[in-house]
Amino acid sequence: MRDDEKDQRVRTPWPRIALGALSGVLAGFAALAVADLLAGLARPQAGPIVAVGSASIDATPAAVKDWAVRRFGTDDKFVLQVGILAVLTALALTSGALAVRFRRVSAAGILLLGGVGAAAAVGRPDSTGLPDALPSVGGAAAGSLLLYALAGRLTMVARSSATTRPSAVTAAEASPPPSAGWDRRGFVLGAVSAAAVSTAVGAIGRSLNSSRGRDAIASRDAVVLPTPGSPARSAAGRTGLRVRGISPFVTSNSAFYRVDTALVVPRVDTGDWRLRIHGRGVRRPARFSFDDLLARDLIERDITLTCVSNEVGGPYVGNARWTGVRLADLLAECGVEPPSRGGPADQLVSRSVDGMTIGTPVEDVMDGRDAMLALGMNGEPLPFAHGFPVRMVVPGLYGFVSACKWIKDIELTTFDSYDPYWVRRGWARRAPVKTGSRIDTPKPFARPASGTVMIAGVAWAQGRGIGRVEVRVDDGPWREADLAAQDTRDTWRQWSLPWKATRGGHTLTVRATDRTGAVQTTERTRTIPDGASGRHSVVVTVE
Ligand SMILES: Nc1nc2c(c(=O)[nH]1)N[C@H]1C(S)=C(S)[C@@H](COP(=O)(O)O)O[C@H]1N2
Ligand SMILES: [Mo]
Repeated sequence: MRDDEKDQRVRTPWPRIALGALSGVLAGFAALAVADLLAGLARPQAGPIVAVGSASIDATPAAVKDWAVRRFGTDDKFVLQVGILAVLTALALTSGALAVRFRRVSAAGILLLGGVGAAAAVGRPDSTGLPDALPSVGGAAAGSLLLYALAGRLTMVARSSATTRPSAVTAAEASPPPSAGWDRRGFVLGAVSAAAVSTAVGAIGRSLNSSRGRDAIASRDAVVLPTPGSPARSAAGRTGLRVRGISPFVTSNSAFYRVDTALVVPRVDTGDWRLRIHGRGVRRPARFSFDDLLARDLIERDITLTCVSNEVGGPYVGNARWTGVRLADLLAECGVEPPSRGGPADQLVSRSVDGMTIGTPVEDVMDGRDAMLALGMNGEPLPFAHGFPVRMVVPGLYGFVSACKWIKDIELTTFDSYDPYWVRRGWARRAPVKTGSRIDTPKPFARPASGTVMIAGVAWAQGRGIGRVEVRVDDGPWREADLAAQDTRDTWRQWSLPWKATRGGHTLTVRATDRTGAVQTTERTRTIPDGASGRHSVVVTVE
């Protein structure tokens, strides 16, 4: 009997452990629901999953991040959040199962997780301070209490029956029925009501979160872009080649690639937005409102934007018609001189509302190129995902050293004294775009019919312009492709070449030559630290 009794206490039956695990999941669900509600009341960016996700994006080694962007594209953030949820689920299951035996420790464990979320939220560069801890702390408290209570139902009766069991036991008590030993009614009631309340709380949180952006959306809807005083040089439509499968000259806003670290796209109300220009050698520091910028003389330019994470042949390049304010004019008004004219600052650091920092050579933005603070993209206000209300665009530089989205601050400083976000993660301080070319059609491993096959694609060398594109089939001679009418040196250029395709497997390779006469290199480099190089090849089988 002694042994039997000991067994009762030491070994928790498996079904009870499973119910404990279920309690853990319910507690986790309640914690996230409460956190969502509090984040909805405060800031969506302060929610634990977003905060931990953002912190892990920042902590991720450059190579892994680069791989994630390539592997999952714009879905990389979704994959990350699913990953965090999976980890949390595993932790919830484990702490719930443990709670049947170690109620206090498990409940404390959930509080600890809340502490991790809180630390992540407060530590974000765009954090508003201690209030950002609230969603994590409040959520963890709710989850911890719930787990403690539910685990109590699972163990309470078991314990009391074990300790109060009299020495004279009946046969029935010696081998209790499986339902005995815990407060089944209390557990079911608690679990069901916890699930119901969490669902309701979570739903309220969600709707709060989505309504928070409404003012920003309304302010974007109200923007009317004035006619630019300096329009783009040519009608973009006229420069296009019409080949099936080729990238259109203008990338639509919806098709434009997106690369950033923002788990929640910032939704800025133009009424609240200000841009500050300050720092070394800024003789007249200034602040500009959105209306200040709108009221200025605007320029409109076609500029191709390229991401440094774009692999040879990759998708992270797009061409848009940007409308905005010439950055050099604004800087000159503030009394900024480029280093070549004695200015003390050689690095312009732009900061976004989400805490991104991007460093750009002052010389580059003041050397006469069309560097701008863009307000419009392809005739509309910037889409939120592409930086509304204002972003930087600098022709000839990769996005990570120039194209700050959701910009709010420009500081003039030096390369020696400050390393921005990507540089701290192993990327280059200076990164002009490398000459690139891509075969859009035929696609890799396509099986075109023999006869005339159109090979076509795009090539870019922003700041220099594309002078020539050549294609080679297998080890044959380089043949010059037809080029679309060049738009500007800052845009990509479409090209095409009719090919008399013969049966069998073939490798098609492209190379571009910029207008300085430099031929695109064969040297293959990785994307880190300053962009991939090498030539794009496509293997096809002609049938
Ligand atoms: N605030 C902010 N701006 C940013 C980034 C970012 O992560 N955060 N990424 C930069 C990078 S790496 C690139 S390539 C471009 C991409 O701009 P797009 O998403 O509009 O194509 O934005 C740049 N500006
Ligand atoms: Mo990028």
